[in-house]
Amino acid sequence: MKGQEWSTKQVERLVKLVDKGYSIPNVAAAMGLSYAAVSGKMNKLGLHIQSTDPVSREVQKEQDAKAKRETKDLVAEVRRLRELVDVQSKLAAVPLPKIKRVELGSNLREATAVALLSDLHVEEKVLAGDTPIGNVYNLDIAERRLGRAFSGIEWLVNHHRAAWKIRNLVLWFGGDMMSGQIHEENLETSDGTPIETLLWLYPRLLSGVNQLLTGLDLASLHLICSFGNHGRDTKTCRFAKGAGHSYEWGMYQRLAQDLKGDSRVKVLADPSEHQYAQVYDWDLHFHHGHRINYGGGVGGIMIPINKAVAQWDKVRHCDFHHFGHFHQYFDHGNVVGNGSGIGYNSYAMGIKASPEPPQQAFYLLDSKRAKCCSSPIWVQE
Ligand SMILES: [Mn+2]
Repeated sequence: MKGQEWSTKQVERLVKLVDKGYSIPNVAAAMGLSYAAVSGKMNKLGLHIQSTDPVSREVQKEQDAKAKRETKDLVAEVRRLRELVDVQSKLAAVPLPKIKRVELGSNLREATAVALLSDLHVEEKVLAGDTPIGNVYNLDIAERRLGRAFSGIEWLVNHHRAAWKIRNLVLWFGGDMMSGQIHEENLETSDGTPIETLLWLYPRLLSGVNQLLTGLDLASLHLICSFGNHGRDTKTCRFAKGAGHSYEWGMYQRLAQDLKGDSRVKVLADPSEHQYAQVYDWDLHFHHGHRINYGGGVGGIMIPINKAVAQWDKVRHCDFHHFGHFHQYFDHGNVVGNGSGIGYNSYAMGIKASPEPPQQAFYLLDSKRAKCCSSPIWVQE
């Protein structure tokens, strides 16, 4: 039969014989064909010999029923989990309440502190010889720098409290807290798998937030979470479904769960790549920064950043924009760029970033005069 087509009649006969419970050798003999030709065709058509043995039939029936029950149970379980994910992610998708002026009649100066934390890349190792700067990074150093970032926020808020009444803190978790394994190179420079990294990172971020809550006696802490481009499980960055593929976003959902008992804390970690907040009369925009197209042009990053901001302002006009991603700290009035935790490495050198110490960004929003007291938080010892 090899090389020969089956006629419709032959196929019909085959189906009939199989239906009757003929074994393959019997079908082959009845049709004058080889065993291989018959079994090959049956495979192609998805035909199976029905056992005529009543015991085997009962066993088969039972197995089918069991498989059906299991499928039903699994579908129900998936539905339940989906609902749970929906509920949990909705918790962090509620727009943040506006931070309002409280000192209306008094002469007290009032401000909200804004602190940016991003591009920690905690599990990515940097060796002394990687750049001429000699920056070194590993999990131990990452832990100390993270601690200094939270303590730095605490220090700066307390420092400015000499002149301002500061009740509210806007804290941004801006993404790329981890490096993940998106490039082959990450496998060689990584100190752990994505899940191991999350297990390391999560309790430290949570305790940092709690440190600020207890240390600063705040009326409110708005925790705004944007996921970065690094903590994903897909080859390329997805536009619409990026959150669902981001380990970081998953971690943010859990943060929202664990912090929901504290009425001072509001977590915003919706699945968008862009988050928004309102403080006094101003609108704030947060985005990790990976959608800004910068190819290392001589004009520096401000040209592509300004272009991106002009477009995003058409969608929703904001007074202050916050980005990370470029590992460069700057304050250009309406745009604040965050530095990094990892510090100067071969990536920074590759995009021709100017060398700078590992640092994060901080500023105050004065309730009447807007942004002031902008400063880096030095996280290196
Ligand atoms: Mn990035």
